Order: sequence, then structure tokens, then C-alpha cells
Amino acid sequence: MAAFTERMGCLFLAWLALCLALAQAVDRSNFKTCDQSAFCKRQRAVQPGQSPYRALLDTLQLTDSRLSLQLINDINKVHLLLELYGLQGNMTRIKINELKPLKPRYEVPDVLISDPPTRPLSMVSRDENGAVLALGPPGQRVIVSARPFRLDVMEGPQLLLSVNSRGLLVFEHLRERKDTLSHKISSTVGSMWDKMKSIFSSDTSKDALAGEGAEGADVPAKEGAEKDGEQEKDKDDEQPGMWEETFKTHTDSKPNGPTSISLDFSFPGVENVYGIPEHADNLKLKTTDGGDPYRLYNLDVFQYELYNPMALYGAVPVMLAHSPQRTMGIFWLNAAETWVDISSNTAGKTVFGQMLDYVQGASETPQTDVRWISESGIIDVFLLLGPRPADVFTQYASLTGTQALPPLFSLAYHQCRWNYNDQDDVRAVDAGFDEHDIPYDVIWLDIEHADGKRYFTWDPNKFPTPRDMLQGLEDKRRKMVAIVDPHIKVDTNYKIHNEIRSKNFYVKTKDGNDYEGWCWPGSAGYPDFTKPEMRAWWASMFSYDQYEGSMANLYTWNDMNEPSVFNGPEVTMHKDALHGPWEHRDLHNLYGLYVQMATTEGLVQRSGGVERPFVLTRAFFAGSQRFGAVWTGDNAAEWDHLKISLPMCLSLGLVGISFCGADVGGFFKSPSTELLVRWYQAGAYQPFIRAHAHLDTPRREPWLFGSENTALIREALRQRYALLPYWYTLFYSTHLSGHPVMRPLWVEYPDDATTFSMDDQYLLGRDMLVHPVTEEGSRSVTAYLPGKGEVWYDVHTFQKHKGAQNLYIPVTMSSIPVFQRGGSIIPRKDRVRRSSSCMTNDPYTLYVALSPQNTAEGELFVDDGHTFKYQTDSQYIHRKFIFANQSLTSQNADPKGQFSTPAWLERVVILGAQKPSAVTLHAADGSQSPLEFDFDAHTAVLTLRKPAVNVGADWTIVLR
Ligand code: NBV
Repeated sequence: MAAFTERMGCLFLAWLALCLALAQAVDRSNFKTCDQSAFCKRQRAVQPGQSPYRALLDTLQLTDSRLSLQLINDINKVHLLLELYGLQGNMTRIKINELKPLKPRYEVPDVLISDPPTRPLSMVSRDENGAVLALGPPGQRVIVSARPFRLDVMEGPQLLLSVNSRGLLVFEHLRERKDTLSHKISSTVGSMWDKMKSIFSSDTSKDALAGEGAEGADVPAKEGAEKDGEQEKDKDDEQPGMWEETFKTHTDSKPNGPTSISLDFSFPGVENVYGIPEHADNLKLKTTDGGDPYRLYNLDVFQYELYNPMALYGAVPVMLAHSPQRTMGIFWLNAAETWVDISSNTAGKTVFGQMLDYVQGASETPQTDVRWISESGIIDVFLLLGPRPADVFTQYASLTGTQALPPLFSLAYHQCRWNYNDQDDVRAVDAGFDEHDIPYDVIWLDIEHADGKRYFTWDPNKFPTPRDMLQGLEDKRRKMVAIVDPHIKVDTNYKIHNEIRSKNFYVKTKDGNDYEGWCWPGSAGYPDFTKPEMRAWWASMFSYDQYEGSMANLYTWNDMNEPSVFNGPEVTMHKDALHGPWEHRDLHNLYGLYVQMATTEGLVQRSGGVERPFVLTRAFFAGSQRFGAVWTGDNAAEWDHLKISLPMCLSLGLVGISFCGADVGGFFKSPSTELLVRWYQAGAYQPFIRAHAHLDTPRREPWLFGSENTALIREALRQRYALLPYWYTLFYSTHLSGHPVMRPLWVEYPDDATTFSMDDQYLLGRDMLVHPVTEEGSRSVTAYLPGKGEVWYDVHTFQKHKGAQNLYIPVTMSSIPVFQRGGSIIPRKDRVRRSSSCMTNDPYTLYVALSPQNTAEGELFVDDGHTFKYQTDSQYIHRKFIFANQSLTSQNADPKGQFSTPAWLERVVILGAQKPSAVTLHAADGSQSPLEFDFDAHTAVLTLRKPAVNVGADWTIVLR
């Protein structure tokens, strides 16, 4: 039997390999459109303006920070419970659930870092039409309208946003299945659906509304379903796809029937919305009229296509709405399959059309309307009321936490491919970097390193002595990352499988058996990571005595954690699979987060809680930022894929996940040399930089493309390494604040409309602007330097340019257009070595870029780079540098910091300077000494030599 299964597995994998080889692009037919997803289709068929929901004002209760109120659906008489909470930090939370659900509905655990602190609400007025509540911040109110139910959030006279103003609140209540037989018939006769739809669509439902509790109708408030409602419910029950749904060869049994929810939000004055990753699309979200909504459903999409709203590996249900006046956000806390529709009254209008409207005085206020649809769970939504982009980041971070502070090495360069074949290969590649004088920190092992895809083990022939291999890397102060996927080979000789099975930790089928699917190892079980006991056990598997061959410099990569199930519906897990009492349907988008959470915990625990972990994940959800890095999955070696890596990572940064990168070089196919070089250059300025390639592609280590190209790649990586102090300081600040490391320009220039749809350039922090070359054969790029009255310095030539302007930049193959903002100070380590940890005690250079007012400011964060001691023992240095009145001062930005370093300041480079007659260093002990300097009149660069002060000390340098 085992042999038979094994053979079937091999056949399946052979078939899969063939498909992989033949396939060119995504096979869209493997993935559902909204029309093919019964709940999405049902919900989308509901037209605006016909809301059956009415607030029952006599049920309104207000206790300090919580408003509760029942809503009734006047068609089916089902009662909902609305709760509205005022939250500290200018947020409001709205929860809607059934008042009396037949059984509990799923509420997402483990994503919020704590119960959000509330703030008092107060009643301003109420009458029979509604109520007005004060939310706390001056002039902020929420107007509750009863008939039909809607909410409007106002600030003074300004309407910030409306909820259910288009009447798209739909809450499919749990129900008993009435007539199994008739349902079966109706669900198999697909064409009947069209007839049903025409009966239900506009006219009938309008009549129903008019007759039974639409505006003006006098319907008594009663709890639960009533008799009239029962009839309506029966009609509902007849819709296909409610109790069972088939897609391709897969049938989804739906023992709970229809459970989907939907709600609309309108943003008057807003034309730009962003976020809801992961999609391979532009940064600024598009309207979805006439196409599919953006889909959030973690999926392993083979050879994904660009510029469309199809789901990808991760999902963060957070959207930002931005106008020059205000930035706000919506956080839809639901882990089920979700679709987001976007429409706008200005979309599609040409600039000329808009101008014409303006001239004719006919322009209506622009408005963006969005509608969220999820398959199950409850409505639990946070309104992040801004008003500035920075406020929205702080608000969201206060709910889901901030980016974990990465170990410093993980911000350096990673070398990966599927696969490095054996220990000799690893040794040779590692040596190659030294031979070619290219810095690198981490070499990666993909699935072939494990013994028959049994993770936590090593192939005994290819990797017989993993500790020797790891020690070899350690000797060079380098690391390794090995893959640990969550599909576990069903094999009674495999310890991990046996333990999971005996502890009953596998996800179950709807019938209560261990769920099995096909994946790399053949038949595989999927651990139920939603169980805390399972996660604790998984974490314990990373301890050095359990994970044989592992050492402290081995870190982890979690792939395929959507989860990917080759023979499952849409290449993922069956929705009716069970995690304890919950269906996979309820929590699908959370699975990947839990895998990374448990793995991270394992890496922390193995060091007794001392060392910071590094775990890369492919699937993610809101809150995943707390557990490590993400990458954009299986891209391709094409110019468009290089281009899309910018908006994909920018979108993630906007919703808290800053540690993002794309496979450098492209995963599928082979890059041209030009593309590879450009990708290294772009990757050097993205948060996570890892080269990676598919098993079938030719080798592409950086020295395989001729010495000229090796030199170009070396130079790009050297720029990365020199800037590591800036990257690290930025990550520290993101770790504290939740502000993205990689930022769209509009985040810093919120009222500059030129920046709103830009996604071919971005900022790192506030102070560095990057416009990578992403076009084949480029001779030039045009970068937009923002900020009227600001200046920007080219970091390579030190040439000064005024903002705001479109700057034409001629480029050669060595160009990476990067600019430093006048007014900033950026720390660098200009002596690059073979790995970041070899540079730990190296001296710093400060690049002081003067503003037109001759001022500048910057920061530096230093700690040991790898432990939690910065948190537990205040082992850090946090400096603030200020240039003003011709003096550069280093101050302690945080007196709690206790760390010390031998690293000193070897140079200060002042851009946009004038020649001083003398330069004096004033040290903390009161001593003064003259400093040598050079002044280049042509570039206006003043270089101060060897201040030789400790980087953690107080000092001032005075120019005269
Ligand atoms: O483990 C093999 C690959 C991996 O290299 C890649 O980075 C992942 O995104 N993995 C997907 C599985 C198969 C890809 C065709």
C-alpha cells in the first residue's frame, strides 16, 4: 500500500513537473473569479440604495465607550447587534454580528496585540430618526441614522466617511437547512439561478422593501426570525452555492450554509486609495467596475500575472484613503476569503473632462466608495481616522504591532537558489563571494536539502555534516537559512509526522480524519497551527537538540504556507476542513501568519529568549510584521516584474509590513545580464534583498556574467552595505512607530497631487529618494524631486537639485539614481567587508546634506545587532545629530540607552557647504582640537577628516 502511494506520488509530481514546464503564465482557470465564487456573486448582485436594515433606536445603549444597538433586516426580520467603540488615538471600531446566531461566528484571534484602549463616547442628541454621538476628538461626531441604517463620521462640518450609505450591508445569518432534497435539485440546475436572480433582482426586492419595512413602513421590532421572514429565508435558501459549491473537480460542502457579510464605506473628497496587499498591481488601487474586485485569499498562484486584482500569497485587509486634506484607513478584521470593490465618481473622467466640469461649475465632490465582502465571520472594522498619513500608521500599529527589529545581518545581502546542491556547492559559492570581493551574509537552502522533503532533516548524501558546513560559514561570520515548509510528509518513519499525528495536531477533514493533501513530499498532513499547543510543540522542534544539525547561525524560511495543497481547490486547503470547531473557511488567511508565528517563537526559544529570530514567510496577514520578513513569491525574470516589485513592497509597507523584497533576478526564467544588473541595483535599495532562482534555471551567481557586470553587481551591493547603519536606524524607527521604511512620496508630501500615483520611485525613511532604472536599454530616467523650497543631493555626484521638479537624469549601466534630502544627516560605513558582522566595529561617516537654511538633522541607532538586549537591558545607543549655526552636534536621543561600541567617527561629509576658515572639535570632556578638512569648491562638499570621537559620545564640531 505504501509503495502504491509512493508511486502515485511520483506520478503526480511528474505530472506537475510537466505542467510547470509547459505552462507559460498563470492558468487563470485554476482560480475563481467573483462570478465563480457563490458568495461573491450573491453579494455583488445586491444593488445599492435598497438597504433593508433599520436601526432599532429603542435598543440603543450607551455605556462609557461602547454603543450597542440592534439592527433589523426588514425583509427576513433577523436582528443584528451593532457595537461601536470609541478608541484612543482617533479610531473607531464597529462590530456587527447576529444578535442570536445559531452558533458562534468566528472572531479573529491573535492579530490584535491587545484589547484596544477605549475612550468615552457621549450622546449629543437623539430623536426618532437617529442619534448623534461625540467621539472624543474636538468636533468629531458619528451620526447614526435609523432608516435605513447608516453611520456618518463628521469632523466639524466636514463629512469624513459614511458607512452603509450605499446600503450594501448584507449579513447572511446562520440558518438550519430546510429542505435538503429541493436544495440539491436547485443547486444542480445551474440555469435556474439566472431565473431566480431575475425574480430577486431590483423590482421584486424593491417591492419587498416597499411592502415590508423599507423607509416609512411600520414594522415592529422583534427578536430573531419571524414568520414572514421565514418565507423570505426559504427563498434565500434556494440560491445555488449556498449549501454546497463546486469548482472544477472540488465540491465544498457548506454545513453552515451561507454566512457571508458585506459592508460599504464612502470617502467624500477622496480620489486615492491604497493598500489591501497582496496584488501584483500598481500602488494606487484601481476602480473595479466592470472587472473583478480585488481578492484577498492566500493562494499559491503559479506564474502570476501582473496588473490585475487576483489574489496572491498574502492578505492584509487594510486600505488607506488619501486626499490632500486627509488620510484615513479601514482595517477589516476578517480572515475569510474577502473581495474588495472600489468605485469612484471621478474614475474614467479625463483631465479635460474634469477641467470642463470645473469651468462649468458642474464638478461634484470627488468620492471613492468601497465595499468589502467576506465569506464568513463577523463584521469587525476599525476606522483609522488619521488625519495625516503618519497618524494612520501609528493607529494601525497600535492595533497589530510594528515590524520586528530584524537582526542586522538580515538587512544585508542573501544568496539563494533552488537549490544549492550539496555542501561542496555551498562551500564553492561561499568562496566565490570572497574571490570576487562581493559582500554577502547569508546562503540559503531550498527544499532539496532535506531528506525526501522531510523538513528539519538533511539529505544524508548531499548534506552529511550540516554542522561542519554551518561552522564553516560561522568562521566567516556568515549565516544560513534553510526552508521548513508546513506540509508534513505522511511517513511513519518520520518523527515529525509521527508526533503530530499522535498528538492529534493535524488539520482534520470535515469527517474528522487527518486532512491529507499532495505537496512536495507526496502525501502530506498539515499541522493545525491555529492551536496554541501545536505552535508550542512546533517551536520546540527548533531547539538544537531536536533539529539535528542546526546551529545558532541557521535561520528559517517558511514557504507554501497559504497553505499550498497541489490537489486542493485553487491549490489550497478545502474550506470545509476543520481546525477544532472552526472551518478552514473562517480562518484561511490566518494560516500563514500562524506558521511564521510558531517558527519565530521556535528561533527565539532555542536561544533561551536572547537572540532575535529571522523567518521569511510567503503567506501573511495583518500583524505578520511582528514575525519577520516577507517576499513577493514566484516572480519572473522580466522587466515588468522588476518594476512591480516597487508597488508590491510599497503597498505592504503602508499596511505595516516593511520587511519586504522580491526575488532578485526573477524566480522563473533567466534574466538578461542587463536585467540582472538592474535588479541588483534596485534590490540594493529595497528592504529585503535576496537573489533567488528556479531549479531549472542556469546558475546566476554574481560573477558569472563577465567582469564588468560582476563589478556592477559588486558596486550595488557595496552601496547596500555602506548604508546598513541607515537601514538599521530606519528599521528601529519603524519598529517603534509603525511608519514604513519604504514610503510612497505622498506619505511625506501629502498635499502634492503629482505624487499620488507614483510607484516607480519612493523614499527610504524621509531622507532618501530612490528611482531605480527599471526599463530595458535606458539612457535616462526622469525622477520627481518633491518639496517646493527643498533641495536634493545626488548621492553619487553630490550635485544639488531644487524641488519640486522633474529631473532628467542621463544613466549608464552603473547608475542608480538616489538622492539625499537637503536637511538630513545619514550615517554610513564606507569600508565594506565580506559580511555585515565583520563591519560591526568599523568607523562611521556622516553625510550631512544641508537644507537651503543651512540646517540638517539625522539619527543613528546602534546595538549588538542580534539580541533582545536593546529591549531587556537598554543595550543600545540612539544618537541625534543636528547641524545648525555652522555647528554639528551629536546628542543622546534616548538617555536610557546603555550600549557602548568601540566604533568611532572617521569622517563627516557636508554637502552644499561653504569653505570654513577653521574647524574645531569640542569633545565631551571640554577639550578642543582642530580638525583637518578638504573643501571641493566645484561640488561644494566639505570633508572633515578623523574627528575620531566615539560614535556614542557627545561632541560638537564648529565651523568658522
Ligand atoms: O521550494 C521551492 C520553491 C521556492 O524556491 C520558491 O521560492 C517558492 O516561492 N517553492 C516556491 C515551491 C515551488 C515553486 C514552483
